[in-house]
Amino acid sequence: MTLRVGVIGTGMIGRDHIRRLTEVVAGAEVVAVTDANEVAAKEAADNLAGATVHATGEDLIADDRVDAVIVCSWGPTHEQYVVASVEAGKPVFCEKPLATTTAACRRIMEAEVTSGKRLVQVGFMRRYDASYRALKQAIDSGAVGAPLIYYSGHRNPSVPEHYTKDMAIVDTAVHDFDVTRWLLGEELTSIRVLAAKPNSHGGDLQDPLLMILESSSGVLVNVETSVNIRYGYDIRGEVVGETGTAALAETGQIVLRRQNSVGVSVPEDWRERFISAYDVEFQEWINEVVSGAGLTGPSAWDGYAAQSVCDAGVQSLYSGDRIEIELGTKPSLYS
Ligand code: NAD
Ligand code: ISE
Repeated sequence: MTLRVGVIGTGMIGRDHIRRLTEVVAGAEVVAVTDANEVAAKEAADNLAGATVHATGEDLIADDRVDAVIVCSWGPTHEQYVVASVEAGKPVFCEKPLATTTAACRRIMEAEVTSGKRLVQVGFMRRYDASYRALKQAIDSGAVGAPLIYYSGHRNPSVPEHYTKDMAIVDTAVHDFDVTRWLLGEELTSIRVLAAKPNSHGGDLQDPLLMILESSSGVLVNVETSVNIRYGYDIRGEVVGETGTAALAETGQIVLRRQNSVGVSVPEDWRERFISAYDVEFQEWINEVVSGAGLTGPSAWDGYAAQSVCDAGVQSLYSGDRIEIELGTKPSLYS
């Protein structure tokens, strides 16, 4: 069976996912699109034979030809589309963040729990990256002993003009929060955010930031965001265990020696760094939806937990305080 999907939001990542669904992964067809910017939606549909352009996300979700929904619009619009998809009984893949407030994430979980089955997956693609998977395997196998410290470096060469101070936490570090929870298999329980000496390329942004978090068993986590670092898109990760350390490998395909130097290339942006991860993420999602085996990817709970860390992080950024993170009881649907 071919999964017929509708895509809400045909901006940068929406178009990239449409390309992937159309040209790279197997088992899906994009049959409908919509965007608040009608021109963008029509342009995306131009390359898709027979795709319908809907006026609104709600119309797309109600379309009988759409079996499953992919949400790639701006964060504050995610809740309405995810809830509408769940209420229509349709699987929905939502780009990160699940929603921009913990209250909205809770409403999504309530809708999903009421539906009685998992329908929501969040676009935390790092869980599908080969090097992160190898790092998790090393941790889970006990190869470095029990984890004690985890370092997570998230470096962007630059960010768009609309990028605001809070976004280093809610838009960028949200990936580090999710992948740390997944790697350690534990929740994060507190956060303190410190602003370093500002990068002169960062305008009014407080950049870089250093965040110190604790996990439920006491692992110390250090997240660095540097979003104007110019040299490339560089994602670092290293666990320090009781008997060894394990780190993400360099991503370059070759080691180049020339002109008295040796090195590997650094990706330009997230599309290049995680290109295979996004492909695997969608292939696994399509396979799970089509087979009816049940979703195993990042859940609404994961989206909620990551957003809770973000909320606490923003509070810490403004107050300078260490903020405790309280998640409350996890619904059994997510156990
Ligand atoms: P973008 O601005 O390029 O595209 C967003 C699109 O959504 C725009 O075309 C906009 O017109 C449309 N839109 C806004 N409100 C809408 C609404 N109510 N209904 C329908 N369409 C609407 O942004 P982007 O970079 O593509 O980001 C989109 C989402 O993807 C964000 O949530 C972002 O955080 C996420 N994202 C994830 C990754 C990742 O690595 N997983 C990378 C980039 C972006
Ligand atoms: C962007 O929205 C992403 O999700 C990227 O993965 C991240 O690296 C970048 O900082 C965000 O702005």
